[in-house]
Amino acid sequence: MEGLNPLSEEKRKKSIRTIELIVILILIILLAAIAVPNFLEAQIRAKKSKNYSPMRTLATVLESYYNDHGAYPPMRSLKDMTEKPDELEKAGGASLQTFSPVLTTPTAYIQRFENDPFSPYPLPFVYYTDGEGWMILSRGPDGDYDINPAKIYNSSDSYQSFSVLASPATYDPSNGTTSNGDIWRIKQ
Ligand SMILES: [Ca+2]
Repeated sequence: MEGLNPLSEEKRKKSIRTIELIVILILIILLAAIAVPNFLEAQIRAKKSKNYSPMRTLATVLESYYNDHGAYPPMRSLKDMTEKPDELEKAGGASLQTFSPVLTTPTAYIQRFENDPFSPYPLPFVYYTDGEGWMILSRGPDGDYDINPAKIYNSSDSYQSFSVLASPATYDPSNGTTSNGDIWRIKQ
């Protein structure tokens, strides 16, 4: 019986190794395709839950201030709070407002303002008051502002929360990582 040609044996081994490598690569790609979106969604869920607690705290703080002063605290421009006004402008936040320092001094209704976890650079939540009510707003996972409270918020319209909720400007968790829209809380 003729022995195996060492060259063709070498070739056979090489092609088996190549096939093994391709199979491993395909497995890695498949695993990444499953793991990466799950990881991104988990990140968004974590950031979103980070919104709830500070927004709840701020709601309580606003009502405490109202009880003491008979008015909600004044606003200040979000632009005053950032060294990146160009990026704020690009994100659609140039005309938005946030909390004024009257909430920290002279009476400390709150020690410090939590930053919006969806802002790529440190910036507090948006705050808007029309005098009778208020809205607190986070950019949401897309990192820009889709809601301008000064344009849509009206505390005397009790149905507005439903119309805002139904609009694409509100973050929809069922859309996961691709969801546009903002996360907000209004005076109940
Ligand atoms: Ca948004």
